[in-house]
Amino acid sequence: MSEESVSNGPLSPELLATMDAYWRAANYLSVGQIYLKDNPLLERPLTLDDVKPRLLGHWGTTPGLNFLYVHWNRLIRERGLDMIYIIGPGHGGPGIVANTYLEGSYSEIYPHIEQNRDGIKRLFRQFSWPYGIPSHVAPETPGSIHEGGELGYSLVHAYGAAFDNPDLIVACVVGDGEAETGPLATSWHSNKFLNPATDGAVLPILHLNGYKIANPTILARIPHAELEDLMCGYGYEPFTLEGDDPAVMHQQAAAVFDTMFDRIAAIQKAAREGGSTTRPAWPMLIMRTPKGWTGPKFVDGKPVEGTWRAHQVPLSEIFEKPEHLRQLEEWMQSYRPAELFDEKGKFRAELAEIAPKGRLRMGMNAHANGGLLLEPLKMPNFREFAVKIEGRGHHDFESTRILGRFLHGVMQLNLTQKNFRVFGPDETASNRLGDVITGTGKTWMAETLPVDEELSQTGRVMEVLSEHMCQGWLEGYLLTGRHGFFSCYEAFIHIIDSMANQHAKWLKVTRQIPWRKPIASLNYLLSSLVWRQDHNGFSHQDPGFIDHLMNKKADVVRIYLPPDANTLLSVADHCLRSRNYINLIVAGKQPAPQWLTIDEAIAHCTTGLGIWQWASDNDPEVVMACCGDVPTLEALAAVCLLRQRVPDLRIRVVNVVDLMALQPTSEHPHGLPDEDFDQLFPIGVPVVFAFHGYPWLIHRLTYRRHNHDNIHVRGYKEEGTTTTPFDMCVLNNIDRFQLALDAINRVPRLKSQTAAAEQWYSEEIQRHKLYVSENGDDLPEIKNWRWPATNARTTAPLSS
Ligand SMILES: Cc1ncc(C[n+]2csc(CCOP(=O)(O)OP(=O)(O)O)c2C)c(N)n1
Ligand SMILES: [Mg+2]
Repeated sequence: MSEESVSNGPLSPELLATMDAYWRAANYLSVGQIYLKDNPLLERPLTLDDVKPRLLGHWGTTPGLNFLYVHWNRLIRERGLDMIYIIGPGHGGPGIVANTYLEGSYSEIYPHIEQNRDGIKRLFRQFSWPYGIPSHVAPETPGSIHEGGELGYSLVHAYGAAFDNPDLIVACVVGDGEAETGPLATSWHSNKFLNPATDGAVLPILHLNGYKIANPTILARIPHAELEDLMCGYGYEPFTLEGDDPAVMHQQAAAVFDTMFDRIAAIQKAAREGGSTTRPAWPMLIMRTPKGWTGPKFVDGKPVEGTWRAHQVPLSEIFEKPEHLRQLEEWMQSYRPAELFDEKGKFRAELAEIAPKGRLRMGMNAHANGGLLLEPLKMPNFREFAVKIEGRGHHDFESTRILGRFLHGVMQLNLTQKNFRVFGPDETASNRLGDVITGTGKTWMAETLPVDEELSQTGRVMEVLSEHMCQGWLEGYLLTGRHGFFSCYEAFIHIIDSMANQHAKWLKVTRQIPWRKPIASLNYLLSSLVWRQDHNGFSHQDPGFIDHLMNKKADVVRIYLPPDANTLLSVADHCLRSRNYINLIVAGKQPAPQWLTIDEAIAHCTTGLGIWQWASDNDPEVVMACCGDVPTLEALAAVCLLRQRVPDLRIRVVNVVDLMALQPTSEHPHGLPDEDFDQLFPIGVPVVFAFHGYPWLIHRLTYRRHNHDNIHVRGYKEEGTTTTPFDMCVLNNIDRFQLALDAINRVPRLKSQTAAAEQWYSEEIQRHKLYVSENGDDLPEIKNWRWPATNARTTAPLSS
């Protein structure tokens, strides 16, 4: 370190030396995790016996992360900041593990990883070791809410964490490769939704180490001015930190961070005390440092530091090439471990001293263990929003509009505690949830025009045309201990399939980590469903997200298809109170018949599926099962047709709300016991099952059931276009005529009637086709069909 660089900046020479030593310690521990299983302090010459048999992990990004961590520590201490980290290149896991170890959080959470030689040895050994810890900034890592395994979501998570957390700073490292992903590229725009008066701050750091796994990054190979322009264009004030001389870099980093934090403080002060309502240009940092900084410069004659070759394990042939072992030892010794750890292997007190203390340590920040801070939502009584049923199916309501009123009630009750937000990709109103916006507005920090409606800097409904952002914000919000609701068009929720995967994985793992407290569930409402796409057609028809989620762990996923508004209310209330799940609710927004009173709805949702006695005969010869609002309508209409054609046929109607109840108890906690399933679907009795989604899913769920051979499913089979609602059903053979015909064909005693029934079916479908072609609408008797009171099988009065 040159004299000049040491004294040229805000750090005293002593502090600079200590911070540099701290950084060296973090780098040392990072390399140790990747390579060593013994000899943790290099107290004797390194031998092959000390080296792990499988060298796994990522070095390249790690020294940069370690550098940032030590600087953030200084800022936290000097300014008393409440700060969490989010690491986009989460493959730099060893660095964050090392830092949480050095600050003491790691040993407090995992006492066997002691602050001594044995502890370091265990720390090294467990990394990427079978049944040890993962290589990424995983749920196991103290202070993490973001694993960074699948790249692209760091910045959006950071913003989600910052909303409604006015005192929180979220330091977010974005990999320059990660920045090439679609979700990350759009996430910069989150600054148009962050209110400096009521939200916290996000500090984005673009980690411009120049490379990905095997290629340069785009942002590193455009002129610096163009990169700055890009960041300005996104609405940030970019700062740059560039170099590779540690001493110079420490001083410059300290100076630039001081300026940036002053900026953040000034922005917040202007908004909070000065009443400023202009959208600020928040600071962001472009950090241009070598990939694999401080690591081997050349390996086998090829440059490594500052290239993509540093991405994973720079010296990978330790067992084949003796010079690699020597180089590894030199590399590790270059950090001077004897200066960093005392004779017992404890991190030296004078170095440990500069870390923040207690809850201010990033590994111990409660925001990153959101369940610790979780306040239950104050819930209105959902019965008060119920639809009055005056006759089965006699009145049409838009079920999601009823839900919107309920969500408005939830929003209003939680305005003071500010822990509930609703997210949607420009579809909240379209999905008929508009009432939730009333009184609170939609978050918007960008320009407004007189024509705008309900945009507000303090809005609590968040709309942006990016499913990635909605999902990412919500995840960040939930992971820091709040609640939320995401509504989306059914077909386009697939855009975030992969993010849902990652969240499900996170939830699965956290269930096994005792110190991670349960967080609120991630609630989806899918509306604008496959069966009712009047405006849009085939591109908007895809119910496959259900199948996608079905693959996840049973203890994480719940899927509900409420057939009407009251069941939707009951399901939504349940989901908003639940913890640690992904809840998927599929419910239509179009006017549709309402079947169950609120008391019946609650009872029905509690069991998850059941016989609709009012439509059913005793001792059934056929079960008409249905799941989803349109299939329920068609199944009931089919029952009426059957009662006209075969008046003595004994029919049972079973409706399924909770899809998981179809599985055996061994597969899912909601699974119905076999005895109960056999009661509903008696062995030997044919079942005609009308399902909202792809039909094969029902087979998958029920294939172990005794009566599986008799279950015949109709569902969406990828036929669609812009056509009438009923024609959509006809195209996919889930229409009432088809279901009725299926029943006749499946009941053995009706064998003699099947030919006539086939004939009847083709005539009806013919008539339908001709009518829709000519009139552009469904036949009046189809469109205006109502469940006839004369069809009721029970005369008991409606319960409420
Ligand atoms: C969405 C996604 N695509 C691909 C990968 C595989 N992958 C892991 S690391 C990496 C390169 C990351 O580069 P960068 O973001 O620049 O990180 P750093 O240079 O800091 O390691 C890639 C492509 C991934 N993890 N996630
Ligand atoms: Mg990179």
